Amino acid sequence: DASKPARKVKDVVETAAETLTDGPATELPGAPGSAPPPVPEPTVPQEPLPPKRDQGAPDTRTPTGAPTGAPAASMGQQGAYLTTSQGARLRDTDHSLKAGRRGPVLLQDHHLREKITHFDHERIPERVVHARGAGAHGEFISYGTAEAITSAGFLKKGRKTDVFVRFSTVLGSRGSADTVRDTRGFATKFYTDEGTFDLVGNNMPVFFIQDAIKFPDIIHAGKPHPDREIPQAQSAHDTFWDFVSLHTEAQHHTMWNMSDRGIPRSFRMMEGFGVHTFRLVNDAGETVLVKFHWKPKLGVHSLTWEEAQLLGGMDPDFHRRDLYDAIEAGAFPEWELGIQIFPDTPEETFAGIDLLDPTKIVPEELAPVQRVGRLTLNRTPTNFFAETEQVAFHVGHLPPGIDVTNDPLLQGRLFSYVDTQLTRLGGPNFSQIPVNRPHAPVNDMLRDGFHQQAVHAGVAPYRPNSLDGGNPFRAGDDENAFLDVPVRVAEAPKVRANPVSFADHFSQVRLFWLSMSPVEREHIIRSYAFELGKCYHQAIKERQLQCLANIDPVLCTQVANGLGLPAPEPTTPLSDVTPSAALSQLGQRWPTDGRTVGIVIDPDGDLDGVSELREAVFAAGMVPLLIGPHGGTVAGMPVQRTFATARSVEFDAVLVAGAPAPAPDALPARDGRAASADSLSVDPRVLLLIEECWRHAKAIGGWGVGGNVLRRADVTGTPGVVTGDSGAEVFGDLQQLMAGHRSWERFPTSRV
Ligand code: HDD
Repeated sequence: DASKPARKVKDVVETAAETLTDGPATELPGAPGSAPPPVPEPTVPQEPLPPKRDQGAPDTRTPTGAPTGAPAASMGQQGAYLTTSQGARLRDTDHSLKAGRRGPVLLQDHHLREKITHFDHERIPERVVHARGAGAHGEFISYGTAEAITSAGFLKKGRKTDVFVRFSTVLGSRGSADTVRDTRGFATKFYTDEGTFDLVGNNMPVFFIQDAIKFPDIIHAGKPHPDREIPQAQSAHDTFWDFVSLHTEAQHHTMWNMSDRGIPRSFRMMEGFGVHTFRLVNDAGETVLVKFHWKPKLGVHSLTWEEAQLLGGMDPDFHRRDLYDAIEAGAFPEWELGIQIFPDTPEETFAGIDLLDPTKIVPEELAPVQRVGRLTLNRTPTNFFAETEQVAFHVGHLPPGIDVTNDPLLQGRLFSYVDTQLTRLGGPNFSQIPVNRPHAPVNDMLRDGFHQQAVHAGVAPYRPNSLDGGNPFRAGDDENAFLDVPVRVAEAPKVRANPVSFADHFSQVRLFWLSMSPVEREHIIRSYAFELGKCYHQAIKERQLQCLANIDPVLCTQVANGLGLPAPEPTTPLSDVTPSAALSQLGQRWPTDGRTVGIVIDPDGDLDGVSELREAVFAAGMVPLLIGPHGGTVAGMPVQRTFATARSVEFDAVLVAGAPAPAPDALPARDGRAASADSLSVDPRVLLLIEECWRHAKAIGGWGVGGNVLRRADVTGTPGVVTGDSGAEVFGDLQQLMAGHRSWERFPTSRV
């Protein structure tokens, strides 16, 4: 009975206190030894929400298949009252047990020691790469279009599978900013009922190196310098460029990083790639080779470099916030899973491209991406540490129907991902952590070890046995067991060497470069010039320019101009390649669900128009955020941002209904501005907002007084800026602009 007072505790405390004689006469409050005053609870104790399914106990089984372990609810927080870790209720967690009010703390205070000891060990090592990440739960529904080529049950038509996805940056530590220029991890755990499948991919289809043995080297080069531990989460430094200019196989991935793909607008707007070629096998034992792709419903979009940099300071959690906000607003992020399919020939090539080389793509024009199912992220984690931090992916988590190839990068990964969890998650039982538990029944013969959660019954965790009724049994040929495809391994000498085709390091980089639109090329040039401009060593810049010369002379010359260095001549003939339109992010129109529209308002202006506009933005599946001179509400509408807290970088478009003149104590209006033609005085922070949105090629609109504000900002009449009579009318035009993502026509490019 929770309401029953503890037995005579008050008397016990008072009696004990009376015997104390060492309290100084001046002690406050109350006399020495008086009973502690009861601490009122600020809220009435009540039962917490029931734990979610994945907070339950491990779904381990006895060798005979019977469930074991603690009751399902035992892993979550239960009951209204604070307890020790052993479940004893506590009266006080704010005062140590002391010898007198002013006395030393007693070693016997087991609650103090338990609390501090646990806290001392709260942190675990961050991931050695991909330390910064954000995760979400969701579901995958299969179209059934891959049924003929794989026996994997989760790819059968209509099959629904729970998933957990973690997005990440690669180089930064756990607390680094989201919007840095880097590759993004895109790791998906499919909890299939035939065993977990982890698709541990990136937002770029190629990798820096061809052999896993070089992974420590590229990561040592990309991480901060070992002496000063700077720069954080950056590739713009000498060791990175030293490595990639010396390992020319890294040039392809490096160009993807220097392109807009290195600074995604949102996790929701990234493609994902399994990178390696995998082998699918069907019920008849027939095989094909495939590459996995994730295609985002919202299209592939990026930030501008200036936005990315501003966000690093304004909102370092931008991508994480964007993901959670979208899910909580019901704008569930979606991707289609696609596969490129290749015949499984002994050469393991397609159209002359070596399918075992992870620095190569197969252009979509040569092998179309065939859609096989849809992923929807619809639930944010309940607890970041328990789920996002402890989730453990492994490229070797494969269900029947999916197998690996001999890609030497993939082969090394097959070792690395289990190994790293032993240190990171503290032992071999990490698959029993709730987020890692398979949703298929588990009946392994793995026993004991640190942090064992299961209470395994039976006496014979070995095979064959006669003591546990012979359990566990091997699955027969027709019982859906994992099949190691009996691929023929060539009789060959042991060597430390690559296939000859791996020596081509430039042709596909050129293909990527030539596939870009002029705007995208411009961005690539600027990124190379920025990043190399941050290097101190001249020799490194020159060596990288030599690589660029072997990719494309225009690119090389433009970057060299930026660095103030001569452009070298190519040392290898330029490859004759066919561009792939599918590599460009531009030139298409995309859904705008979940996009943010900032609406600048004057509390004394056209609020009916604002209200109407706000409803129209909601109806379009976007998020309207009102920006006013002060917070609170106007005409019943929440003002979520003020001129002081709003910054252009958090909006995809901005609409100006009006902007009050700056208050006398606000920032002064800019010189010259106040004397402009229409002499409208506008708060300079609103002008900055509009100017930045303009510079970042975002859609801008205004009506009524708002149109005058745009004139004051000198942006009217330029591409992507619309004015009209009402908010709703202007929003219609704005939506069209937003579907094309950015108004790059503002900045005609001529250089490339
Ligand atoms: Fe890796 C994490 C993706 C090559 C070794 N990797 C990690 C994550 C992603 C990738 C998305 C984060 C998973 C998460 O969110 O927990 N890695 C890739 C891709 C690669 C790749 C797409 C190339 C195609 N990785 C790679 C190699 C090695 C590793 C060659 C080692 C030989 N990767 C690891 C790791 C990590 C990891 C050290 C760190 C934390 C973890 O695994 O669980 O084992």
